[in-house]
Amino acid sequence: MKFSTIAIHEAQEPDPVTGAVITPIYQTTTFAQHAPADMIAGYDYSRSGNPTRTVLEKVLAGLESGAHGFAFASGMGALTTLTMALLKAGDHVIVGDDVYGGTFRLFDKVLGRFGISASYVDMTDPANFRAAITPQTKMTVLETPTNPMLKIADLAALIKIAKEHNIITAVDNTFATPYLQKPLDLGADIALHSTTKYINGHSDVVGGALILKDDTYAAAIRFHQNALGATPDPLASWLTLRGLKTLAVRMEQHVRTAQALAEFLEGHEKVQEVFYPGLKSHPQHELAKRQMRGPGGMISLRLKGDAATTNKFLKNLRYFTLAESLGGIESLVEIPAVMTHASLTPENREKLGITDTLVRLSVGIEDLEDLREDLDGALKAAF
Ligand code: P1T
Repeated sequence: MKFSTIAIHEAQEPDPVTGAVITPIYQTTTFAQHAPADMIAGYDYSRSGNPTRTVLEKVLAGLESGAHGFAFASGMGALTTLTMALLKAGDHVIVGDDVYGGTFRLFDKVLGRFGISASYVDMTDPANFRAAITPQTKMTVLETPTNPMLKIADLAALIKIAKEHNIITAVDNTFATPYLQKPLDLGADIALHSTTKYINGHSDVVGGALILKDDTYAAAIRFHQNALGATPDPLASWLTLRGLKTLAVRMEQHVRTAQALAEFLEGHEKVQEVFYPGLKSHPQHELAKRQMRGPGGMISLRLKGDAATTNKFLKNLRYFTLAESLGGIESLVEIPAVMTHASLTPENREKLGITDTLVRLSVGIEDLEDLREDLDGALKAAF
């Protein structure tokens, strides 16, 4: 099966008892057993496993070309479980320097207390990654495109170096989605997702996923998924399963609209800088073309003017809602410096270019003309 067929048909045969075409929401916490520890269909308790979640996990595995999929209650739940499952005190992790603020916070404020250290590295140059490796380095966690600067890392090059040093590579594929980029096919060990974003796609479920090929890592993750308990409930699993059926068509539209808006913004007199991998001006444009099927639906831009101008711009937008998160059918706008990346140190933000005038857009699938007029009108009103 190819991508869209997997999304719609993987593990989704009509129900043999009722003929129901769509997977039911198995809204139950527990399952009757024939005899103690003799289960009817392999399920005993919904934290450990639930039939709706099983279908979601199989589809996620299929879409990322993995052998094992694991669903979680959030992207952070997925990342926490990954680190708890495969790391121990004394291990060192190389983390991308430009990652979601919550990812940085987990390594900086939580895992350090358990003896897991982290270095933060600009992954756009594989030499930086190589230089950060120590004998204790066990894993790397990176995003490409990154949040929010949309930097691109050369996955094949990084994975090659990681393999030479027995380092586990975990690629946060949230921004790209498996439709646009396949880390496991490039040799990564783990694809990580906040399914809250494009995979569910409708801004109504918080969720996460880990997908991988390796059976030994999968066994450790399965054990910790249950032991730590950051699992999604049946309704969340079902909504995500429903949302992801349209992932391919949504991504096509997100990319088309984002490309047009990025080009429009780049030529706008009130915009200082636009960060979008689909623009020729993007420093890793050629790499993005090689590595991805399309540059995605996220755009960051730096406005001319100051924080006050930026606030005026935000107030004058009509269809771009000021809100955290991304990847839904509706367009969102946010200021990473004070919202999604507030947990970074001011020095880190400055180094990365996350200033008060940096604006991040999640381009939805509304009409292109309406979105373009909305941005243009708000830019004009701001100045
Ligand atoms: O929010 P949650 O489902 O727990 O996922 C965390 C996460 C992980 N990885 C990436 C790349 C992310 O962007 C996120 C969450 N990000 C936002 C909420 C945001 O607005 O950037």
